[in-house]
Amino acid sequence: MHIAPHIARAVAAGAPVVALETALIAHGLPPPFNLEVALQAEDLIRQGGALPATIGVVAGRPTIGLTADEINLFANREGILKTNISNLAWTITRQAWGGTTVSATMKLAYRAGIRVLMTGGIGGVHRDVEKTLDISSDLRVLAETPMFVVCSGTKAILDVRKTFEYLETMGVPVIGYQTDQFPAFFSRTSGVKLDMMAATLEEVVRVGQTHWATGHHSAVIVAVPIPSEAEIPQPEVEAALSHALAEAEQAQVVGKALTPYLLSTIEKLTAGRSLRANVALLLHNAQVAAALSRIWANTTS
Ligand code: PSU
Ligand code: MN
Repeated sequence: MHIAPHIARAVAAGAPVVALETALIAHGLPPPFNLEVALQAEDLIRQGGALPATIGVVAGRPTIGLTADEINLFANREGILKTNISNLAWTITRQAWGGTTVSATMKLAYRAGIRVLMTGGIGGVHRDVEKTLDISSDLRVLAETPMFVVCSGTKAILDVRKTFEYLETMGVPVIGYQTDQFPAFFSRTSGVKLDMMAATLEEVVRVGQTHWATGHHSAVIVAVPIPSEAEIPQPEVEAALSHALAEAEQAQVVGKALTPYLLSTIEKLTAGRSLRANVALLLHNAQVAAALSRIWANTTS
């Protein structure tokens, strides 16, 4: 594993660092938006007083703190694997490039001493789970890795309620940041009520500290709704999604290929609004994660 020297120094000094994933760059967003948002998110984290550490597997080498040139390659190179914890070793052994999902990114980030990660939406339980048993390995890793994960809920294409129930079963606290609903990615509300709502990030940090101090080893999810001006109302998302799901079934798209397929179909059906919403929530989450990591650094130093 290669840790960029400035990241290693920051971690050793207890300075704020925010981890970012690369599956989103390589597989979740189309060019040129993927590169733009990846670099902008890093900038916003720096402006927020923290260091961004984008993480991926570069020609077989897990790398913590990619350079802008490397991020550019993740955004544009052909044949990048989608790397989760089950194929991380494979990606390394084959000296392949791997865009790391939340699961693999968390594992690598935590080993490097980073305790805050941001993304758009975590993986979770798929809607047709009864048929496919498709449950993201993100949930496994969230259950066993003590980090703050800043996100806008789960990917819109998943079953929000089942994902929430799974998280509760695995002992992963889900704290609504200024919301009492588990956000539904493109929409601020999902109908799934949260019983933990924090008005401030200081409060979120205190809950995390207490969670880990009481012997727990799971992540703490900081659920941040998309900014209102970028929101797509839930009925509209649902309509686009049921179309996309039907198309995917017809085209027999399953497994890891499903997310990219559904997202690009929804993008067409919403005339690009879903893409703008995705960018907006990512940039907002970057700001929240930077602020959170600073409070965390102050608390622990
Ligand atoms: N959310 C998105 N787009 C994505 C992802 C999440 O809006 O591409 C990625 C993240 O990297 C997440 C992964 O960790 O999808 C989960 O994939 P899977 O369901 O195959 O585990
Ligand atoms: Mn899956």
